[in-house]
Amino acid sequence: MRTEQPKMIYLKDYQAPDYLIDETHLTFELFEDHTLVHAQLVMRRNPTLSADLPPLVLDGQQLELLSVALDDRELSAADYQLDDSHLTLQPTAASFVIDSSVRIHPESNTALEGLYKSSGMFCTQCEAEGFRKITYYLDRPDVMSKFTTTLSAEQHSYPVLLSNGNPIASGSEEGGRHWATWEDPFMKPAYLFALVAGDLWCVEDQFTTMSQRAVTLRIYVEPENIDKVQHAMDSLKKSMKWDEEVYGREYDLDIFMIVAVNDFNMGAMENKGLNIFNSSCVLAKAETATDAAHQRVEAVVAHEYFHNWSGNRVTCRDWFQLSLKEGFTVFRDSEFSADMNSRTVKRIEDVAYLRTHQFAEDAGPMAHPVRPDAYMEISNFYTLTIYEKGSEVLRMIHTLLGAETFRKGSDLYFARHDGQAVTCDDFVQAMEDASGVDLTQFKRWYTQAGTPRLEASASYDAAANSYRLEFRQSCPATPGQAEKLPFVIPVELALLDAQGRELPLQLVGEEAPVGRSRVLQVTQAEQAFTFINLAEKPLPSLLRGFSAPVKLSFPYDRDQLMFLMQHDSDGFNRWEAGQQLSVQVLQELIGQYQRGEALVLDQRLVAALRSVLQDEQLDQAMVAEMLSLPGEAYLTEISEVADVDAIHAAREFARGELATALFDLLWQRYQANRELSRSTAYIAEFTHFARRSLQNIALSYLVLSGRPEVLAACLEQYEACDNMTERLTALAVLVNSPFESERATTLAAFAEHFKDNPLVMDQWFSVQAGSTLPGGLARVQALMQHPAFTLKNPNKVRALIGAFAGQNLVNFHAADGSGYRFLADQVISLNASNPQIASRQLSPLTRWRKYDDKRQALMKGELERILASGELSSDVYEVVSKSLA
Ligand code: B3K
Ligand code: ZN
Repeated sequence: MRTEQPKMIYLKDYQAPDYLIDETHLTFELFEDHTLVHAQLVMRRNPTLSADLPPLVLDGQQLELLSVALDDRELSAADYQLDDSHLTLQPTAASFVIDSSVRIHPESNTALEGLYKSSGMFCTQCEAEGFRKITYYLDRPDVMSKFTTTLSAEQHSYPVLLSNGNPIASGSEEGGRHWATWEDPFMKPAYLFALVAGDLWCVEDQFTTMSQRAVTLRIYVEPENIDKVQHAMDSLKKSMKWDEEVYGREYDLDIFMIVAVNDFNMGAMENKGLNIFNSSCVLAKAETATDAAHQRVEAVVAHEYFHNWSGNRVTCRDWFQLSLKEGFTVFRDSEFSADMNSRTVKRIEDVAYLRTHQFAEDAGPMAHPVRPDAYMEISNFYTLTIYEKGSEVLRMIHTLLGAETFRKGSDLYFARHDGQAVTCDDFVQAMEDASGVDLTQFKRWYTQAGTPRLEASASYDAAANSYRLEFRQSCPATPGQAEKLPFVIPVELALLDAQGRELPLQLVGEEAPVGRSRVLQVTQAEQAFTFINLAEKPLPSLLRGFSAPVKLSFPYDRDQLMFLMQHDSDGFNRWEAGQQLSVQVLQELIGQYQRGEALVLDQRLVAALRSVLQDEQLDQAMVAEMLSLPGEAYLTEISEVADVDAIHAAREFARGELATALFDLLWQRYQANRELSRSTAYIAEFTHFARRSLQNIALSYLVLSGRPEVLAACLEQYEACDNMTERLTALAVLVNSPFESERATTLAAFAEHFKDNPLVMDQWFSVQAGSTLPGGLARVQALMQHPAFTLKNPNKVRALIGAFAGQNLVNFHAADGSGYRFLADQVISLNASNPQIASRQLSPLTRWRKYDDKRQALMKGELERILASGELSSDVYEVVSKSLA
């Protein structure tokens, strides 16, 4: 909790550390009502700085200092200064040793940062600045040290004692306690430190690296979850292999461990050799985890594993460089997932997510560049911009350089900076050095916030057989950045003839065509490209694969979009054409609703989706993606002023009309796939995911018909399936359906069956929180009283409160402001127990500028109430104050 207004921290103020810590020797004595931490730090003056000896300022928060010694000399209170967040003392020589002992209270740590307890086990989360809640230290990523850790605990309750690196010694003590010592041979910053003590079981496996070293792999979970680990283990081995093949990166320690914990603020953490995971990102088996959960486990396991190089071996100099490791690692994990599953479908999912959520962030009060230049609370900067937009920036470099040169650049980066803490500039420099390409202008993607707009238009000159494409780019102002300079925007494109074939692409001045799909670089505010030798007017397929994170507009008419949906050879753009068509049709319906007119659906959308459903050649996952209308949150994002009720009504109307018009085809596809699900056992593999995704979206349309045979099918699927994907879909469909009594019975049966599985109960909460039927808030409030709910567990908060505010837009934005008041109440209460979670839950309120005047006033009123509610954490204070600025 802050005692004074938190200060802004600026990148321009960065200074190298005055002192370095060569060795860190930690001892933890873990008890039920406190923990003692002894730290011995072998330190020296930073040799790159002058020879004087400035005061040593160690970070430390919520620590009870028991003793501190400098080179074996016990210091008295007169020898040091102590405040809320620092211990300051005066070294007397260039090399010295600090010994400190502190008492901390993991048993009452509800913020889940530093050392804390989750379901009876001890665990840690140190990134970004949690280590300072464990001991006095230079808690910054550019101070790297060799760690040795000894932990002791009561043996019966904590049989497993883990830390980073390799186990080197262990033994028992009197009084039923035992201890273990771990040594990590790699220098690392404190944010990668980890410790675990608990009653855990593990699944063990082995991986042989490319240089034939055997690595032991262990995944630790609570005993009752030991049957849900295999998928994560398979994912880990695939990740290790993929990183060797695609990036040439080999694992470095002899052991790699993952531990699953129930209470975790994020998805997982890449601590060296000892990854700690939210159990939701480890545990997966058919009966209890959906296909989406299986894919998330695979992606997160890969992400954390990939950090071993992009993050740990080469780390960040300071937290402004966070995207150096996060953007790069997200790019790596998304390519991995694309290789393991379907590349096009993965791209569609990522782009839909980016455009709905990151674009909204980029247009709101928290907008910041991929490399921010100021922050108050670094925990607030683990954002969609740092992660997802950061990944898009890397993807653009990959597109501009080509895969082979990109690989040369990454090899150079890893070789040049192994063991160092570096900046985004260092990364780009390695890419430039390996490629000879000047990326100076490209680097504006790191420094300018906001989503660029790219307007394209075209004209065909029949006499000259030439086709001129004109681009105009601009970027809206964001907080602190009124004016933007032009970006480098890679636009991958093709020109299609009347049969949908790609035409040869020859620009004016070129001797011969250069391929049929190519990347243009738009680098100026206005820029034109003229293609020649085109005997007919082509239709452009622009920004293929979403080659840049921009808002592209081109004046396609609906017939042209239908044509692209059927003929574009770029799978992503086929989907994109369908989305653009749907957006046009839905916006028309929104207008009709707002004018009080009868809603009339453009039949071209029906025709387009009919041909998608009839296309037996098309990957079923693609069919499912193309049947999914743009979400309400995306329609909100692209509205000038979002009319929540009109958006909901228009979208539901369109779904209803489609369900009626396409009933037979949907029913056929549903039954064929359900039959396959009935006759084959569950496999967590892409063709099965694809089949079930089509089956499930078909069911969600079919139920809108209200027909009894659909209800029967839904109940059959619920009862007879062998996996959570089908069961949860059937439940979700019932929950949003008019079949009231079946809904109640099924919800009750589900809860009874799965009451002991917290992750499944999270799904049960989410499904209900997302129900857009009237009375949403009352249902959520009632669910908060359910015995399985607790505000202490971040997954529960996300499942119920997060899903309500983020996905149930009509209920959350109820005109009387009740949804806003509810969310503000939860934020105020979470602010005291878990500031990071409180601050994240706030984000729907920060978007107040998107809504009508009445809602704006209500939302602002709640933000003001939070601000006035008492002592705010720096996390919540930063978001609220910036939102109101
Ligand atoms: N690096 C962690 C983030 C932890 C942040 C906590 N405030 C997870 C990840 O991106 O892999
Ligand atoms: Zn990460």
